[in-house]
Amino acid sequence: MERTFIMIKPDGVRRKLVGRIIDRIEQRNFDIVAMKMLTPSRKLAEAHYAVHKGKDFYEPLLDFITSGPVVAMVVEGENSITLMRNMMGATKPENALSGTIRGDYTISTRENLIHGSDSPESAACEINLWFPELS
Ligand code: IDP
Ligand code: MG
Repeated sequence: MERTFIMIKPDGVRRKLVGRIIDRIEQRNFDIVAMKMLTPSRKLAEAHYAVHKGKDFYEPLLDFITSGPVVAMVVEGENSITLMRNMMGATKPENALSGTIRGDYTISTRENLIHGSDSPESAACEINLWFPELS
């Protein structure tokens, strides 16, 4: 069984979309094996988005992701990394199809509701970073 790291970003909490997003994950029959709500520290956000360091959107992204509580989850199921990425929808709003979380609920590139690991390597790294108690 594959595990992926999923985070409902601060806009999702502020807009009260947590229930609807979790509902989609459960409807797909994934298992949520760990979950917590927290406001990420700058240090945690920097570590999480280290691959984007130096890009023009990096600093505003850190400001956004540390702006309030997020819901962090470990989601488990066959092919969960790819399937969750498909359910999330594309990063660019113009490519996020209707029926996806981003395509249905946001028109913003930055405030796009949800993060999901993009590879087995990033999933392992992110689960370890956000849920050290699991390892
Ligand atoms: P992903 O979340 O779809 O994997 P990434 O390219 O890894 O997208 O970017 C990480 C996050 O940074 C995005 O989810 C979004 O919140 C933000 N972001 C990415 N590109 C831009 C941009 O061009 N402008 C503003 N924010 C961006
Ligand atoms: Mg990414």
